[in-house]
Amino acid sequence: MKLEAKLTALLGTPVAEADDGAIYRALMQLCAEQLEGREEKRPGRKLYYLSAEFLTGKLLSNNLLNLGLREEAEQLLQQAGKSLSAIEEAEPEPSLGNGGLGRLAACFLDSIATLGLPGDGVGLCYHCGLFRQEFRDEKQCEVPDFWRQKPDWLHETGVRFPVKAGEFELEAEMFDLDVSGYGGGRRALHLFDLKTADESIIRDGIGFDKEDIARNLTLFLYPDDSDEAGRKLRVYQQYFLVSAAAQLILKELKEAGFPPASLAEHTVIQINDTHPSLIIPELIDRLVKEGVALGDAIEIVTNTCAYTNHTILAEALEKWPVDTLEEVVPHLMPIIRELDARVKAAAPELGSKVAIIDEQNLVHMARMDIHYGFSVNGVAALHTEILKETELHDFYTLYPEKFNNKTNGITFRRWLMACNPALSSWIDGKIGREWRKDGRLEKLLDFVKDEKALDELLAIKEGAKREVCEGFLQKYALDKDSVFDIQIKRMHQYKRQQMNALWVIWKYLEIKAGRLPKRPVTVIFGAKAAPAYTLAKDTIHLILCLQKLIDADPEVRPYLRVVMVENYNVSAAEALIPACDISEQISLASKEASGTGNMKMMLNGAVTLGTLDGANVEIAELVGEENIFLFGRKSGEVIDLYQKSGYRSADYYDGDPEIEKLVDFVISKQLIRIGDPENLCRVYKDLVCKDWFMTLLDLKEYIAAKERALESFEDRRGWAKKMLINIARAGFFSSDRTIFQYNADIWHLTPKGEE
Ligand code: 26Q
Repeated sequence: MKLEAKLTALLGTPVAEADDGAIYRALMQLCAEQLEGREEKRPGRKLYYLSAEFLTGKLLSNNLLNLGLREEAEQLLQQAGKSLSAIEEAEPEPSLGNGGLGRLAACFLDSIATLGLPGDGVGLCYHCGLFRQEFRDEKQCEVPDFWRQKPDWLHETGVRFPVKAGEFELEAEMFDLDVSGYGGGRRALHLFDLKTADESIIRDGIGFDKEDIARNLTLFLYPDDSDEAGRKLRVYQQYFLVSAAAQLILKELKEAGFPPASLAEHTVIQINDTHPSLIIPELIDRLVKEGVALGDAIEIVTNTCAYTNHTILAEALEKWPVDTLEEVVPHLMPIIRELDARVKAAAPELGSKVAIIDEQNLVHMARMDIHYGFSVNGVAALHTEILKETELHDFYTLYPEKFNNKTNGITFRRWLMACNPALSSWIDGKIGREWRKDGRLEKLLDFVKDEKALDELLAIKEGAKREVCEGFLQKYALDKDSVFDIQIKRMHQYKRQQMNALWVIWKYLEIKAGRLPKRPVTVIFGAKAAPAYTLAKDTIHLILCLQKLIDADPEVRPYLRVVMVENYNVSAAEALIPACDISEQISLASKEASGTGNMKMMLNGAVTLGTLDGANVEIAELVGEENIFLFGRKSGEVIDLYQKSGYRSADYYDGDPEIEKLVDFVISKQLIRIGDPENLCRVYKDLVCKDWFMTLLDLKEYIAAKERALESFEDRRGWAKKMLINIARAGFFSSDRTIFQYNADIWHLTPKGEE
């Protein structure tokens, strides 16, 4: 049946007469029915991708695209006087992740389904996920985000598992989200919810009784992006996920007719950072209870589990006090002690440096993963090198064969085809449609000297900027002809949004002094800060104050705008990324494991302004130094500075009047009049007295590099050439490539159709 007939039947009226909400529900049902037809059987060996976060984004558009219905649906809706983007407004965004790590997991599932690999995601079904961000008085407030409104995409499976944690006898209930593959295939994301979770205990924003585990466990995603946490609730959440996952894995193994002792042959578990690491002792415990000898169980689990590291920030490496684990998972502590004893006996010369339980009685989750897993991977070439040479060097000496790199990737379905249809069809016109399947874009390089093609590319970018100005960013009344300079990512000192803010101050003072830019610049930020991360919240305050100051200044406003987008999430990213001219990737070298926003913006024809950090290094290699704006200290120098304690920000502040002037502006009369002196003073003091992430070290070079980028933007055809080369070289960053490599080196699954 044609789409129109089906839709009309589901709606009970012609499409033109239905409202957006009804059309949304009908399209949702249609996708669900089509997906049901794509039954996936379990072959011999299966992957479980375990993650505390899956940041899927909205599902309708993506499912339509992957089912091959999107173009037809759009046409049909248009004829009926409707628009898909308006209909999508009715869909709440599942907010089941903090940032990069969660979004990566979602891209991976898309690629696993598309490549036809037998693998499912396993995570938690948080009621409110990550908080929704609101700005009040130029400050971030956190409010709960009730995203699970009916009808939703979750299927009740009827699968339930008992989970005993501490004194609590809990019940995990499994909900499934369909993951559609592009052009065929379906996999599942299994999300566990606590049967007795109770939203009525939420009060005062995102507050609730932290002790009331039987009611609070799955209410919120821990709103924390790698800074100090150490909360018992987090351990309860992790164990709840892990216990349910272990039961699911062993149940499916049994149903497939395999004995528990054959786990490693038929199963591979990818542990997404250390959040699900308790799966190791939990599986050992369950195998032993099934009659497997302890030594054998340890070996089997070691051959089943693989660990991905996403950070080298010391404060983000999870270490839980033995006392906490004794309380939450008392039955696992004898096993963890045994694992630790075996390590200490096998590597006495390394002593406490590789111990699972350290002298302060902290259990190091990453260390457990490395000793008792068969693979350890970093997420970009530089990151993996730093793990091997510095951060995890002792482990690399012990197990060189376990270490491998898997440079991150992004799904081109969501991050090009769905979010930028104009660019996608332009690419079709130039090199055909095969890229949509194989991700190969290099053939675009044939057009680097084609002036007509370059002009078309510029026109597409202009179109995307116009669209975002008239749509998503409408209330700001932005100049669509200005340069769009975009920094969108979690707010963190190491990502150095504060450095970009200092550039804004520099430009503001330049304009005040009569040195006007050739073309106006619009600086767009999007970022949530962890609620307990004071300096990150202070930086949001600084940026919002600058936004207000400039908006109210008729001398500056025509040349410079600052926009801090409220509640930055996947949907906001989809709106902003196609419109980006300059992609800000300015973390302190060695600190950003990979970054994936850098890849998304490159793929959409933005040029990177960045440090040689994370995957920026690989971007630079691919596009060549003429097609990226690099600045700042290299990772080796930075690591050296840390080792020698060789950086004092005060030296830069005192030694350079221009730096002093910019930093002083943070607590200037103009800004204090708008903002809160307490917050602004903290930013100021941190920059002068601490500046752990060396903002002032790179500031002057950053300002110079940004000027070079803006200057070069004026050579429009030259810029278009840079855009084209960036797009053409982005093929490497397809998550299909990443997943292909995970499978070739770690998982060894047989793709569908090749059994
Ligand atoms: C840890 C302890 C207690 C509570 C929370 C956490 C926690 C939560 C989230 C620690 C880390 C995260 C998230 C980390 C993350 O998103 N890392 C990013 O992963 C991306 C995908 O690999 C990389 O591209 C980014 O460079 C990296 O920062």
